[in-house]
Parts: sequence; structure tokens; C-alpha cells
Amino acid sequence: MTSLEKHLDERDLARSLRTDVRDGLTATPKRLPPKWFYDARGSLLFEDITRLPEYYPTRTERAILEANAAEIARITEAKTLVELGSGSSEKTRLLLDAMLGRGTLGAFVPLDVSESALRSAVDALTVAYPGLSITGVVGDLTRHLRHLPDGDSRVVAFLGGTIGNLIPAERSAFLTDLRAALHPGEWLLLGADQVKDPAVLVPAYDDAAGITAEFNRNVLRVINRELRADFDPLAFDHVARWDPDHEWIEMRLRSTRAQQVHIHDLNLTVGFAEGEELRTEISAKFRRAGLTAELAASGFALRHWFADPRDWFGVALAQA
Ligand code: AVJ
Repeated sequence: MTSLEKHLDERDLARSLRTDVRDGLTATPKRLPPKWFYDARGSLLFEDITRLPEYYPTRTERAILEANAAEIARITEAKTLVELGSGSSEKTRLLLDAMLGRGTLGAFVPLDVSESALRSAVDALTVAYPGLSITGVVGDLTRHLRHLPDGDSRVVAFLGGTIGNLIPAERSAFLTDLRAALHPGEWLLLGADQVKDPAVLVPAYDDAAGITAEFNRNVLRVINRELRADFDPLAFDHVARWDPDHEWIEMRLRSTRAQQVHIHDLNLTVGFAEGEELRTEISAKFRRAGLTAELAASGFALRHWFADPRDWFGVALAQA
């Protein structure tokens, strides 16, 4: 049994892209939110990133889930698995297999902003898991949590370290909204990249093959296509920097020369000075104690913490 619920359509997306681009490119310093990286090409580039030797988060989190999925299924007795930002949902299968193996699971609810990514994930999983009820939800995880289908014994998985894309105020709002959408006793399974040596962190966001640089510039191609702008992506250099005060990686695009960009659909011309930087992403890194406190402040109790032997990535299992 498979269905799709839409809380976002093309018009909502177009409207929020326009708002984000206008607000971000007229702000000082300039910024754009990372969610606009992920058109079809950007999603493929991200898949390439996950296979880079420098990019450890995906394979490290997968190993943690491989080692602990059975334990997570035992502790949670999940009847419904909800996955936020499900993407290709490859790691989800580890959880689905373990929860089905326990005999508790009946339903899977993936939520993603991208209807096309969601459809292909839902189609593939429907074939692989014929007994499971699958309800895809097209929505924005910072706006549509209250529309999650009700269920009992739900586990909400938010994996990959994507929580790190939110600034602290957004993170706390997100966790508070999520807590409000859950019944006491339900679970959050949260993947978080940990603070570590910048000599490991920076190359993960500035790989030798230049894939992350292309991924970063892709947001300019998205704006060119969707809003009829004339960015020259090659006139921007990729920058990845560790911010030790905020404990986050910042990705930026640095204008190689003084230039003007016209965004036709916004009737907006934006000037860049030579060397001016546009922030395109933050990827916050976490410490167990800090994350435990953030979870507690939003009404979640950390029950288990799973990590790899090097303590590079953490998977928190917290209870509402
Ligand atoms: C998908 C948000 C988890 O922050 O590591 C990868 C995105 N950006 N390389 C991350 C990303 C540059 C990724 N997340």
C-alpha cells in the first residue's frame, strides 16, 4: 500500500526560492540557504560526494547503523518509521530490515522536499518491501512536521548530519516542533557529525577532485535556470572554512572579480566586489554533551548514543 501526500507544490517552491534569493543576495554579507543545491544534478553531485575518500560522514554513519540497527529496533519496538529528508533512503534499508526482523514495523513514512526524489525512493521501496504500508510526504522539514501522519510507536530518523545545516535558532525551533508532533515515548534517531581535527574536516568539504566545488557552484546554475539569472559559475571560487567559534564548516563562493549579476525574474541586479564571498552552507559539528543539552531543551531525553571507534560521527537515540 503506497501513497503520496503533498504539502508543497511547484508554486510554493518557486515562491520560496524567489524569497530566499532576494533576501540572501541583498543581505550583507550575502548568503543562500543550502536546500537549493539539490536539483537533479545537485543530488547526483551529492551522491558523488558521499563516495569521495575525504568525505567520511556517510560511510561512518552507515557503519554505525550496520552495527546498531538491531539494537535500535529492539529498544524502540517501532511500528512506524518516519524519515526526514529521506533522499535516496539507502541507509533506511538497514533500519527497515532490522525493524521488520523484530516483527514490530508496519509502516514507513519518508518526507522530502523533492517530489521526484521521493517518488523514486517510494517506488523502489514498494517493490523491495511489499508488506509495508508506505506514505511519502512531500514537505519541508522546517515547516510541515505537524502534517506527519499520526501513528503509534513512531521513530523519526533524521540522518546524515543534515541537522548541521540549521543555525542554532533554527535547530531549536525544529526540535521543539518535532517534539510537539510526537507523543511521549516516541523516538528521534538523529545523525550528527562530531567536532574533530580541522585537518580532517576541511578536506571533507574541499576534496581534491573538485566535486564539492561543483556542488557548491550548482546553486548558481539552479538560480540561472529557475529565475533567469546570468551568474557565471566559473567566476566564483569554492571556499570551505572551519569556524572554531561556532564549530561549523562554512561553504562560500568567492567572486574572482568585480562583477554584476542580473536576476531577470526578480528584476534585481546584484554587484559583487572582487574577493567578495557569498555563504552557501553551514555544516555544524556537534559534541555529545552539547547535543544532549539541546535535545533536553526541546523536551527529548537522550537514551543511547552510538558512535564509531574514532568518535567521528554520532547517532543519538532520544525519547520524547
Ligand atoms: C547533506 C547536509 C549532511 O553538510 O555534510 C556535503 C552536505 N555539503 N558536502 C553535509 C554537504 C558539502 C551535507 N549534508
